[in-house]
Amino acid sequence: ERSTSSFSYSSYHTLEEIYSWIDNFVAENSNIVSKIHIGNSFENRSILVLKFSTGGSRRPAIWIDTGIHSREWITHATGIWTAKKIVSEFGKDRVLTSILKAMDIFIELVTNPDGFAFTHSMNRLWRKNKSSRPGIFCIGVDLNRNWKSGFGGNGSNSNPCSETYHGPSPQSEPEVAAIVNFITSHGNFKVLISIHSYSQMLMYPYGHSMESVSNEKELHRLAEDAVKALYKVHGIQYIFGSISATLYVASGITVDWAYDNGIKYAFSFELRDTGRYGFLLPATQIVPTAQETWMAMRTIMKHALNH
Ligand code: ING
Ligand code: ZN
Repeated sequence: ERSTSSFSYSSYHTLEEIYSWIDNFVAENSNIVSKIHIGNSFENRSILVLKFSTGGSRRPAIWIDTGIHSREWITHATGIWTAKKIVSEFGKDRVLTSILKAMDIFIELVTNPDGFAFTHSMNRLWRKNKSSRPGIFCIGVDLNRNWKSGFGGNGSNSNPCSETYHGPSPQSEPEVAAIVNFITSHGNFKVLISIHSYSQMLMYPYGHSMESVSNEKELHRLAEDAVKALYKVHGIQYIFGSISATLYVASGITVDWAYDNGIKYAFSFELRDTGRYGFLLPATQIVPTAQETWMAMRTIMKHALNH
């Protein structure tokens, strides 16, 4: 690809296509977008983050990650569409413009690059990363069980062959450690949105237990508003609530870590659908999914800006 104008936002893409799209996108929008290399994966692929900023230094920041589970292809596609939306709506959408005048947005499009490459080459339904360790026969750690908050607790598995294997220790995986180091050293993140599929849910901490967070009421109302904004776009219904109450108990997850590290607006989406196609969501649903998800994310960002 030589420019983003020939890129199809309504198709699924390989890692190479996405990384080349990133380079074109940054070159074409260098006034507000830059690319940050935050680390390397187990198989030594680059871990990249897009930064959207209108200036300042260490402004209050918003984090969005997609594709931490490699088979959830609708999430990477939604992230790419969202990145394009941000540059094309800046200066037009008053809410987004005011957000970007006060805050920076960071998007990690391919949070699990090794797993993602593997879903294209060998196994479309691969979820974990691709790490291996001497004496351990099975491959991969569940990157959404490898975070420090509640590490090793209920809803995670110590068997390396499990799909929810938490890994040998918190942040043992380079893909998780890169984010922890980046967010911690930045020190001014206010919002974290971690995007999964599928089930049509918007959830907040905790996942590791039924304990409720201190701003639960605020997060609950905000989730309700976000889900209403999402519904208005194409009439798709999302359920919302804490992770442990809405889905199941899950320990060592991204949003629990974010919350426990001071990011009080921490949300996780489960995008379309509810199981008809599941992880194999037809590409015709990429743009509608991204459009409705954008309105929910915009609701969350606007609230964070005003609080
Ligand atoms: N499901 C998530 C999983 O990791 C989830 C559910 C999402 C748990 C967010 C905790 C936080 O099990 C999928 N589809 O990955
Ligand atoms: Zn997932």
